[in-house]
Amino acid sequence: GENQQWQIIEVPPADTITVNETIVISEGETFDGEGKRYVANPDTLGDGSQSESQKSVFRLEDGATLKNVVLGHPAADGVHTYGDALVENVVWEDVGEDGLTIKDEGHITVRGGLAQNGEDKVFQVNAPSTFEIINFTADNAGKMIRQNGGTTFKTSIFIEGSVITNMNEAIFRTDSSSSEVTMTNTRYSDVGYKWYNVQNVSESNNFEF
Ligand code: ADA
Ligand code: CA
Ligand code: CA
Ligand code: CA
Repeated sequence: GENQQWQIIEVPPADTITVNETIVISEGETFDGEGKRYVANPDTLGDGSQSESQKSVFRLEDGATLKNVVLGHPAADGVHTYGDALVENVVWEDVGEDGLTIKDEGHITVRGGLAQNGEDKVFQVNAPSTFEIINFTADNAGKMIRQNGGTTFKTSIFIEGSVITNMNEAIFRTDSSSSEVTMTNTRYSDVGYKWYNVQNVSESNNFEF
């Protein structure tokens, strides 16, 4: 987007791995991508369009860690989490159907990394959760975070030390009156409504530019 102030360090094409079948990170295990680019096989996982039938590139079981991964195009349905998860230094070069989905209850932390170019959502929240987003950059999407439409469970969102630019609709949209967001030390620009139907918002030390 026009407010982009960073540059992606290119991953050499030789370090691109095509994923034919969802990579499952077992309970408590860590997957370290060592900075390589992972792309979905469009025939088996999905083409990264808005089709809802796509599979994830990575599936994180309870307590799993995913780190140092570049998700290239196509990214299919990105990352799915089932329970607690740590997603560290993961770059979505071109968000697919969505970037990461919380599929089951847990405490999910996304630390470092960036996501860009999502037609709709970067983060999709489909289960009760605590969701921390720390030192993250998000640019050019419909919304950064969406709690699944029509659901009334509670998700607690914490955004800290991040940069958020060019969201068509919002940073966070929910239909749940119990869900909440806390945002601190974050810079943002051109984020639509910012909060869309969020009843509980706490903000400090943020800067709109
Ligand atoms: C849409 C769809 C949901 C779910 C969600 C997702 O919101 O209506 O049923 O599929 O996307 O997880 O991508
Ligand atoms: Ca979807
Ligand atoms: Ca999805
Ligand atoms: Ca995209």
